[in-house]
Amino acid sequence: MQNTMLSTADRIREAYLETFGGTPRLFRSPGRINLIGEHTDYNHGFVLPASVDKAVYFAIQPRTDSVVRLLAVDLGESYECTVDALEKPLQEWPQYQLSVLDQLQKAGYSIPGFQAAFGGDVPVGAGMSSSAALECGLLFALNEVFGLGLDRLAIVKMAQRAENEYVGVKCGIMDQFASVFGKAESVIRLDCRSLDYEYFPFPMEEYLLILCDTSVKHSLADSEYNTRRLECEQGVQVLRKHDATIESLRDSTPELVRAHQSEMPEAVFRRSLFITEEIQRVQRACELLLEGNLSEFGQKMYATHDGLQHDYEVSCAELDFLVNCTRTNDDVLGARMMGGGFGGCTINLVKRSGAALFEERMKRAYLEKYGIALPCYRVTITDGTSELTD
Ligand code: GAF
Repeated sequence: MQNTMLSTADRIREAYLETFGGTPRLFRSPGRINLIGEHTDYNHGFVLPASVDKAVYFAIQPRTDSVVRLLAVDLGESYECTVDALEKPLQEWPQYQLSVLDQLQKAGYSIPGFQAAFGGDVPVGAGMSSSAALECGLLFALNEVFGLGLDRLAIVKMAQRAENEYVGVKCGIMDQFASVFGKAESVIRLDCRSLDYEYFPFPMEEYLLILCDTSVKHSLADSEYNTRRLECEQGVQVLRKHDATIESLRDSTPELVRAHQSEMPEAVFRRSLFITEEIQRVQRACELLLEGNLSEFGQKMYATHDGLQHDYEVSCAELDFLVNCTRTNDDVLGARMMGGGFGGCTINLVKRSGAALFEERMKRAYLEKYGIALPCYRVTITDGTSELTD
């Protein structure tokens, strides 16, 4: 176990002991990166995420009554309710925890109260899925503490439904899957239709994955996400008129989308084109990984960014600026915006030998342009959600 994991976990355990005392169990649920395959999950396509060394930690113990006491260590805030009174709270963070309890209730699981302290180092709003880490971490912990008998896939699906139904964000399944099924030093190729998955070793001896955090989140993010989903569905409607077997953009190709361009509004055409191209790109990227051809893999990352910027239109000026800054740097193999878009991080595949200079240049350029100190995170790929035992 790495020292940073230990120290963050210890911090959460200490905070728990100060507030509640006793002997809590400890759980870790990581944030995720995504190498390639953006916005493809809700189109039943492929994604290539991994869980990383930034995580949410839970210290938790059951209670004998029905009271739920939650302590958000990093915010210095607490929340209390009972397991059967799950009205949506005004504060944002307890919504993620209550969403999980709501799902358990809907699925017919009856649990007593519990008390938990949580916190960690997944940057919030950076597109690293701190919310999925929260939901999956709590559900995983409750499953262990109360012996509910859920397997990992059931946890993933319930956590996604929790976010869809209670929090109200119509996300796909990538984030929850990556958090729970992550494997050290590997990326996961997930088929978001069948949920079949395969691990591909990701070579980190010579390269680093560095996230550059724009530190912005434009307010469009949630509404545009839902609009993109609708536009993709509109594309499917058009294609289905010609082939009734098409259920999602996963079942189409860029050629087919082009053939029916004149029947679609311009935006719907470009969204559908991007998704069908991106699904193919993930498959090719996996072949490139197996061939050890990281430089072409990096070119695919750039192609993804260009599609997200011009066709899917979910990027923003800050993300484009950061990606453009890398285009003339020989130490960078690939760069692109990551996650839903409209802010958050870029993901950069950088030669280890050039990493320090890369970060220095990026920070200087971003400060000059936007007056913002650019956080850069060197991430390593770690295992998914688990219990921490000494
Ligand atoms: C967000 C969503 F939560 C994911 O499901 C996925 O759609 C992603 O945006 C875009 O690839 O993280």
